[in-house]
Amino acid sequence: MASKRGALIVLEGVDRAGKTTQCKKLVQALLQSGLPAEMMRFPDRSTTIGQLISAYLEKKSELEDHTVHLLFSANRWELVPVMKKKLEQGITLVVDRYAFSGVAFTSAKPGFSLDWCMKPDTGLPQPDLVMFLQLNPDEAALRGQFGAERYETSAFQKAVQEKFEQLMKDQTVNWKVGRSFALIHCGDGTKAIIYPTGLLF
Ligand code: 2DT
Repeated sequence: MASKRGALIVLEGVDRAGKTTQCKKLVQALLQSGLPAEMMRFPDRSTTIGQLISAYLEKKSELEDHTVHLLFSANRWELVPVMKKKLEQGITLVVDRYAFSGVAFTSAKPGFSLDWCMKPDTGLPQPDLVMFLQLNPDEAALRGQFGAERYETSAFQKAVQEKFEQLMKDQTVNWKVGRSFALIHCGDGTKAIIYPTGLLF
C-alpha cells in the first residue's frame, strides 16, 4: 500500500519569535505520535546558492536587492525535488521560513511590490498549513538585542511584520496565528491536529 503523503507545515514570523524552537518541538511531538517528520529551514545555507545568501546576510558581501531576492527563491526551488520526494515518502516537513518570508522581507525594502516579490516562488509546493508566530514589541524587547545580521533592526522588523499582515489576508493560504502551537495526538498515530495557543493579535 502506498504510504500517505506527508504534510508541508511552514512556520513564519519576525525574527526572535521562536520559530526554530517551535519547529523542533513540533517535529519531536509528531515523531512521538508516530508520524515521520523532519525539519527544514530557508535559507538553506549549505548549498552553493545558500552560501552566497549567507555571506550577504552576514554582511560579508553586497548583492543588488532584486538579485538577492531571486537567490532566496532559487534556494527554495533547488530543494523542491528533495521536498517532494520526502512528502511522497510520507514524511511531514516542518519548515522554518518559506516564500512568505521571501516576500515579506524584500517587499519591506523601498520600491518592491508584493506582486513582483511573489512571482519567482509561483508554483512551489503549497503548504498545508502556515503557522505565524506572533510576538508583540514588548515581548520582543524582553528578548534582548538583535544580532548583527542584515535586517536585524526594529524598524525593518516592524516593516516586515506589516508585510506579513498583508500576506495573512490571503484566504487561499491556511494561516494559523498564535504565540505558540500545540499538537493534539489522535491515539492511532495517523492523525495530528496542530492548533494555536496563547493570545491572537
Ligand atoms: P534566519 O536564518 O535567522 O531565519 O534568517 N529571508 C529569509 C529573506 O530575506 N528572504 C527569504 O526568502 C528568506 C527565507 C529573513 C534569515 C534571514 O533572511 C531573511 C531573515
